[in-house]
Amino acid sequence: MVETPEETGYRTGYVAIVGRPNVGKSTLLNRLVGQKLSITSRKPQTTRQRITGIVTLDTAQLLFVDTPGFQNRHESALNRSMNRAVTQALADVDVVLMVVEANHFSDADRAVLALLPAGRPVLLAINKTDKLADRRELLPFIQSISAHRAFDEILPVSASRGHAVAELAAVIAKYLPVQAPLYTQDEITESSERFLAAELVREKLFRLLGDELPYGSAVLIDRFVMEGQMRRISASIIVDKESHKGIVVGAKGSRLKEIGTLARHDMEKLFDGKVHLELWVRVKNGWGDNDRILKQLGYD
Ligand SMILES: Nc1nc2c(ncn2[C@@H]2O[C@H](COP(=O)(O)OP(=O)(O)OP(=O)(O)O)[C@@H](O)[C@H]2O)c(=O)[nH]1
Ligand SMILES: [Mg+2]
Repeated sequence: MVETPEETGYRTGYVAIVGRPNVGKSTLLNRLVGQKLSITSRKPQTTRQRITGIVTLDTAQLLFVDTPGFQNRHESALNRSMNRAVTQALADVDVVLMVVEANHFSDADRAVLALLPAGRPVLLAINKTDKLADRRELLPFIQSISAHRAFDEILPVSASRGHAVAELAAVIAKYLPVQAPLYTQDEITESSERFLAAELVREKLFRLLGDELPYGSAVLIDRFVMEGQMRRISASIIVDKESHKGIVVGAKGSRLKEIGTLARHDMEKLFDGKVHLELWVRVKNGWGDNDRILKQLGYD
């Protein structure tokens, strides 16, 4: 006879990963899942929409929701949509995991604290502990943060090194409701391949292009078809200004080629199959404030 979750104590639930921009939320999600699902970069506001990552343990299934870094600057329709992704994730989940950076606590972190729901477990991950010269610095930092809120758990981790990340998952699991798993062992995300493909192209824009351009760009998948085992993908990089087009394309198309090669390699790894990727650059002035284009790009 098959045992019910009540008998086995199996736990399943959604966990929102929230925090100010750049604290390492997406790096943490990727480390938890063991796959590069969510794009990361040194620049703040890399993530723009929710991305799920599924972690299946022997005793629990954790459905992580990576969210954009919550921010108060740049009042564009896109920025509002990004913040909405955070508040909606917070409304929907069983557990909240707030991420801060070790020894950095600012007004931007305080703004996130103000969003945290009452009546639900809220755990704190202190990330980037690898950057600390001395781990003893953690104690006063933990004490000062605890004064702001009584977190259910506080765990220092290093997402990029993987320190204490498995332990973090085990601790979070204790706070999830008793419930059967929603996904099979081999499923790692609820996000579509189409969305993930667009994100991987966008990551290269964040990593390869200057300070301004990534924020004025987006990626639209025009075509995504399977041809046997191969994925044939055609995508447009949307830029805000005519002058940006040439920068993305580069001398004799060299930059665009590099973006395409790097994104294709990441896609082949993630989808575990061959990818044919074709990239175009299109100018759409003011797309970040154009509701119709934002909708087309998948922003709610
Ligand atoms: N030293 C160190 N760097 C880290 C760690 N985790 C993340 N980073 C770096 O911090 C930067 C931001 O990481 P992301 O994962 O993109 O941060 P995020 O919180 O998702 O950022 P947004 O999506 O912009 O809100 C990247 O350069 C990461 O490599 C860590 O544990 N240690
Ligand atoms: Mg992110």
